[in-house]
Amino acid sequence: MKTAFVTGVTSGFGKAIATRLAGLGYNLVLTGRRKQRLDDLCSFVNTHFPVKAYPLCFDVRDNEACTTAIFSLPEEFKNIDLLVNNAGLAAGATPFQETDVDDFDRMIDTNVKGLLYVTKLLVPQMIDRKSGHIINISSIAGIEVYPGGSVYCASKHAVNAITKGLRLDLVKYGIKVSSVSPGMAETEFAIVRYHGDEEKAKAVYKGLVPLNAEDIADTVEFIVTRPAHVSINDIQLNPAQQANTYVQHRV
Ligand code: NDP
Ligand code: 8X3
Repeated sequence: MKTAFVTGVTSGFGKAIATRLAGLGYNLVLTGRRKQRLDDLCSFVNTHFPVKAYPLCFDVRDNEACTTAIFSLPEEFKNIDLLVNNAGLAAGATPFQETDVDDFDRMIDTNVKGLLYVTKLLVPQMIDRKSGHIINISSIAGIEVYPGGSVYCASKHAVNAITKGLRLDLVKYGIKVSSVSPGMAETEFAIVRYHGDEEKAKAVYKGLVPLNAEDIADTVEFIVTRPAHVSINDIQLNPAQQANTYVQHRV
């Protein structure tokens, strides 16, 4: 049985991806900071699927916490076949000059450094076993830049560079490296971006049907169910009413 390690499963894409992977027969290591939600999802998976889920509660921005958590894994969860680097956020959507440095830090520390810390800790056992798969949840923001998105977009451009670099460095060990680059999707993402302002968050999706977390789980399922000789580099998906980061057809 394979084991998947998914970051940021307490909401949105991560929760849907984790549940989908349970349905595909993966044992799971599930991570996030909100312990109650993490424990609830693990209980749900352990009750409804013939797989085992193990909770690891830590902040990906804290390398020491990542290290302690990953080293504490029970023997049966130590060999990770699939790492899904999903934890991430946008903080603010104001022009660069009006954005707090704290928001810059949250985005870079979570989306870039957190992904690096977790990956660095889990890659050695993949190299030893000469197999593994890493899927980084990137964004259309990793491809295009939009006003008010400079630092979030920079963080996802960095994720894409890391994805390509990992693919170059790990190909000789039989490790696949993929990314998923969604456009607008309704999760808690916009609520977090607007610092808890639910009205502003709702307005983001006004007049269009956004992607949802199951669409991203579908994409991850497609990537992990390809034959052994096929590696998907990236899948970019948008709502049908979104042409790019700043052109949407709202009705
Ligand atoms: P959500 O806000 O719904 O979920 C984000 C998840 O990330 C939560 O489980 C949260 O858990 C976790 N997380 C955030 N910060 C940390 C941290 N410091 N340490 C550990 N876990 C953390 O958003 P989405 O599901 O939409 O976002 C998932 C990913 O998809 C992100 O990388 C985002 O950038 C990307 N994305 C989102 C799109 C969208 O429009 N929604 C489109 C394209 C990409 P907790 O708070 O419990 O720690
Ligand atoms: C989230 C999608 O368009 O808000 O990554 O940047 S977008």
